[in-house]
Amino acid sequence: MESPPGAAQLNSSTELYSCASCAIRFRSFDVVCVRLELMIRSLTFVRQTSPEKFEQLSALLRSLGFEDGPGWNDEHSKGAPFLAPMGSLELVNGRVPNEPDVLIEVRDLDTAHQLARRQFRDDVGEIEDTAWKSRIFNLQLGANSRIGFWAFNNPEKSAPNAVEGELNAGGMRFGVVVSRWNSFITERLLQGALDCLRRSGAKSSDIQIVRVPGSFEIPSAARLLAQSGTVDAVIALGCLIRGETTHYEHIATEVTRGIGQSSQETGIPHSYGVLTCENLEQAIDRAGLKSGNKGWEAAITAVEMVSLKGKLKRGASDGR
Ligand code: RBF
Repeated sequence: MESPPGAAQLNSSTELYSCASCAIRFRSFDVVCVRLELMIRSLTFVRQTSPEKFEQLSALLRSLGFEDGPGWNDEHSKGAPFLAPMGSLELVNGRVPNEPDVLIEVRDLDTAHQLARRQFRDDVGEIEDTAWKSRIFNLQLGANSRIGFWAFNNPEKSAPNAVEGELNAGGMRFGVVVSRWNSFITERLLQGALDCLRRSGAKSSDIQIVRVPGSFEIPSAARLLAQSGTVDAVIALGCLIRGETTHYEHIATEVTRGIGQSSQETGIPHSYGVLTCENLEQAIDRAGLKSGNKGWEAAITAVEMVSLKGKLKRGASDGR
């Protein structure tokens, strides 16, 4: 029998068990390393400010496009989380550049610098070149704390010779229809789709999630959502497993046809994230393991198609 993903294997020369998926080595087989693809949910940096800077910096971050997260205000402190479309934790091996430990990448550094100067005056440094082909300015928050705003130096890009959708979901509204049948799989597809939308810049408040009993019900819910005028795209997520039944073929055909038809008749882009699998193993692979996460892929397709639709519409009205 094949070992499941992540199963530990004994290495006879070292007498250590190696995890198949992350290469961590254990002394005992009792330690089971399960690589849960969707374990990490977010990354947070906490910075203390004076009351005055708290308000000023909040205003600056909002004006630069950060989304407000759920904050708090009690007798001890108040907190204001600001959500970025993307975040990363960067490890450095070797010389650490003298950069602040919070780095905010912006699209237009000069405008960000002007805004920051207007609010913070002398606490904002000059824009400087970095050693990594970008420019940066620093905002001093307190004696030991500063935030760096930076942007890559603009590479000269040749104009694209095809109309393509962008992958920036800022300002777009999405409906996600997800079936509860095989929820062990479909919830992973949903997490993948939400992760993609958030990373692409969609606001959580612009995402509607609709749950339906099974994949057969997806097309009718998708059509209702598309007709509601509250979404720019519909993302359909479900999981059909062939098993022993001929129902599979009928449902799969009907779901695929129904989603396509709803897309064409409403003019709202629909993306197809319904897995049609031979068995559970194949479904697990497509919901986050070997073959990526098809929910994530359906979501990025929806973002691209909304953008493409906008471009084609503008192109048509421009006479281009
Ligand atoms: N729904 C799914 O989303 N995935 C399935 O694999 C699935 N298999 C089904 C197998 C049978 C025999 C039946 C009767 C239904 C199945 N459904 C499945 C549920 C279907 O999509 C729908 O929710 C129900 O038939 C109620 O209309």
